[in-house]
Amino acid sequence: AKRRVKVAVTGAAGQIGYAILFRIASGQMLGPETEVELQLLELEQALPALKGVAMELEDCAFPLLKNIVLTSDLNTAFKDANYVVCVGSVPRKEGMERSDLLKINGGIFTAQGKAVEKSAASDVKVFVVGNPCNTNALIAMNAAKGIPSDRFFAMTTLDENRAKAQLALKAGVDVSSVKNMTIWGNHSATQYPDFYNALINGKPVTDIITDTEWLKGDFIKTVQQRGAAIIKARGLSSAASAANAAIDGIYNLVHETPAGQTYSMCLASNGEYGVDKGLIFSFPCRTEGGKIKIIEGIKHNEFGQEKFKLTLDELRGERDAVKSLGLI
Ligand code: NAX
Repeated sequence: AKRRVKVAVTGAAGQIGYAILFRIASGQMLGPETEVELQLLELEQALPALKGVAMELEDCAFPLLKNIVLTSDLNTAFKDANYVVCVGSVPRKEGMERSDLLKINGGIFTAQGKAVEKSAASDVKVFVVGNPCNTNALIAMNAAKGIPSDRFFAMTTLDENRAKAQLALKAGVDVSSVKNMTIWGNHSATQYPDFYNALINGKPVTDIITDTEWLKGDFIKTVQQRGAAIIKARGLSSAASAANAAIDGIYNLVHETPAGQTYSMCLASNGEYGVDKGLIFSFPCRTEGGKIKIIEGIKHNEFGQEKFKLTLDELRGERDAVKSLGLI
């Protein structure tokens, strides 16, 4: 018999929601042996639009989709959920103070963390997409102390995919030959896309792309600023590629990682690489025997250490800010 799981998605009527739900329902996230029930959360005012999305989901006649719940109530949305995909949030808008941003999202993610603890399945995994995703995940994790902290994740998969694509384009190789492209730190403009430890066809990137100035300069900048470049070109923020990344990211978490490979994921540090315990930081990870592990022992040269420190300091600052607001 097929396994059946409940997947809750917040902000389900938004742009990313419109791109991700169909792929979850088609089986691309959890595989062809897993039936899914979707439990979709939206703000009250977006429920009519969400109804339209649900009608389209029905019209796909997905064999794996077994039920759809539409609600603006957190505990209904998270009831017995095995996966909670947090897409809805209030990202920073022009003119918004940082403390306001943290306060607004603090409210959202505290409530969501509490509802996860109260209502979700005992094996729940929480995957945060909504920005600022690392700190939103940190707030939810701290609001749900009854749930092991290793169930909380934030997404740097889109950054990893963007970095792989840029390296493949530069090297003139197929994108699938780029592996172990770790994003370290925060999903923000301080992230460190670690080309030094990435591989192209099994060889160090720096053996294949000898233009180190490009790697240290334009490559990193392009990956860090890609979100802004998409907004400029499209007039809207990345949505299909973000949804694709969330599918890839959760796929990575729940499927065995091929030998020798790693994927990027933000999760609570246990002190690895000198990152403060409990900080939600993007690390190279593997899933082995169903367990998600941070891969240790990767070395950074002076350039890498400098980049690493920048993004770590930023995340420490975000943590201290939410702490001083009493959110964690
Ligand atoms: P949209 O504004 O299109 O959709 C967000 C939806 O969330 C809206 O329908 C809104 O009604 C709903 N919502 C807001 N607050 C809610 C709450 N408290 N409970 C339930 N629903 C709520 O945004 P979209 O383009 O879908 O982006 C969603 C989030 O993803 C944003 O925070 C964005 O910054 C973030 N992103 C994260 C990325 C990543 O790599 N981690 C990349 C893409 C994206 O920018």
